[in-house]
Amino acid sequence: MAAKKKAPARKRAAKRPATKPKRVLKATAAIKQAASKSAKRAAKGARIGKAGYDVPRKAADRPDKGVTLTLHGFHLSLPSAKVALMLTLVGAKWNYRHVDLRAGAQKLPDHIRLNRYAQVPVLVDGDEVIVQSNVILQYLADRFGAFGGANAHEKRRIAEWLAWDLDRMTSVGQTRFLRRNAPESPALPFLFGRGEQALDMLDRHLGTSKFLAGPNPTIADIAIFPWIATAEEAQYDATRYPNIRDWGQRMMKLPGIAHPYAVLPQEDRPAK
Ligand SMILES: N[C@@H](CCC(=O)N[C@@H](CS)C(=O)NCC(=O)O)C(=O)O
Repeated sequence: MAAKKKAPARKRAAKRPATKPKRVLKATAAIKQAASKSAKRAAKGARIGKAGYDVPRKAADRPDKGVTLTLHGFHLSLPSAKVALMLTLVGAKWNYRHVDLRAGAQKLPDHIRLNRYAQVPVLVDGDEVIVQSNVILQYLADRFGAFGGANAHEKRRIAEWLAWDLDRMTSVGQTRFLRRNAPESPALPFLFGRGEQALDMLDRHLGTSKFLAGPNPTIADIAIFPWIATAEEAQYDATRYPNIRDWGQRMMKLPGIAHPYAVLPQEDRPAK
């Protein structure tokens, strides 16, 4: 990895999952290193700095009146993590509102006014309210002029991958959800199989392309990264996906990248 000097600290801090799956995506081993101590600290409300390091809590408590971006999300929600990662990767300042899904906060009238689908994430940018994580990624790519593709061809490829992400890649996320919350669910084998097909295709593609839409990372990669980073919880076979593993290592070189569980706290947080 490019960030070699960070490796020892991450290595020391890397933790085993409570229940270790028999076989895991190897890509997640590298990705998990980024969770380290910052996952715990983020859970307590600490900010994740640009390079993935914690920054002092005091700084996080200082609200910036000029900040127009506010993300409404939940710390275990991978669609929320996509948006948080993008905001961090572009170096944006953003406020955070914790929507406690476990308490049903997504169904409260104030939230429904922002998101008719009663889901997270929601991004508020001044008077603009944007929902659906991949639409938010496209909005942010335009707003910050980053990760949006170098030309019309790449932009079309990005749109294609974002559509496929919601169509098939979410099966990996749904499998993870059921393994965590309903391991006896009769839907699990079906979703696991769909996830496997999706990963097979993704692995083939990444054998021919450095990133999803071309030679450079885009929002297509950012959209898919959280599913891959947590795929070990869904128990996919690591040995089948060497190209995904290599891509995961390339993603881990992006300044500011972090494990999806390390990017959101469990409480409101003002912009630094
Ligand atoms: N397609 C949506 C999916 C969002 C989604 O599924 N959000 C979940 C959390 S991961 C949620 O808000 N669930 C609350 C509920 O269903 O009540 C997106 O990408 O933003």
